[in-house]
Amino acid sequence: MNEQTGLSRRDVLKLAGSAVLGAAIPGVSLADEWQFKLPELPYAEDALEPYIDARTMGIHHGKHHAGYTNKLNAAIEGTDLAGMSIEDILGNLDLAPEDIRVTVRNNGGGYANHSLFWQIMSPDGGGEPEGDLADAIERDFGGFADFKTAFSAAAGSVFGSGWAWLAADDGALSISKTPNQDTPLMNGRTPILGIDVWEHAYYLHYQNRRADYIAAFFNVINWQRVGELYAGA
Ligand code: MN3
Repeated sequence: MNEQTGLSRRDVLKLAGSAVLGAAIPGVSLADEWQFKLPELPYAEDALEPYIDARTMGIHHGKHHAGYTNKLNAAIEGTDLAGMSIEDILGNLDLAPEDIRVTVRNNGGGYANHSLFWQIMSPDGGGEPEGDLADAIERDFGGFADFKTAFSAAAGSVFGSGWAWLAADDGALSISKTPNQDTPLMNGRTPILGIDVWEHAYYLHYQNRRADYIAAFFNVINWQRVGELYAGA
């Protein structure tokens, strides 16, 4: 008998093997392997301070990203999209039933974009890329300084809510921007770096000073991870 729960080992095993355990936890059942899961932040909420504040990180991950994830799962439940990878879903939006296509586009994009966003930042970030990625940036933009200028200009000129991207396509790099939660994945390109310029990403700390947020972002870019994504693209 377990002293704390009053349950015997046999009772616990019986509970664990039944649907009761799953049904007792909101949002979790024993038949939900197809569901997209909110990834954990790879660092503490305050790890990117002073560049990105803990409160913004907590709300951004725990509320916004969680919301996109839950709404995506709710939209695709019972459709052919359940069980597909997020890359396949976003790369083939015409396969989505018309009545959920916009919901899948917005929330699937939000799920994918933020899942990447947390990865490409780090408290040990900043500096400049090395190796093949540095060579490709030199080749395609004329060097890191020119890349930084062009990427910052793209991020600064997104009208309203959206993202600026560095994406790879057969090894070639390009900078682009997308509205809302659209992603280069929708055009068959692989995003390897993105900055969220929705106001929810920076407004608590920077208010209307988006340019300051963009400049600060360069201090937390995880170039090692971006390089890995480039190698795998
Ligand atoms: Mn966001």
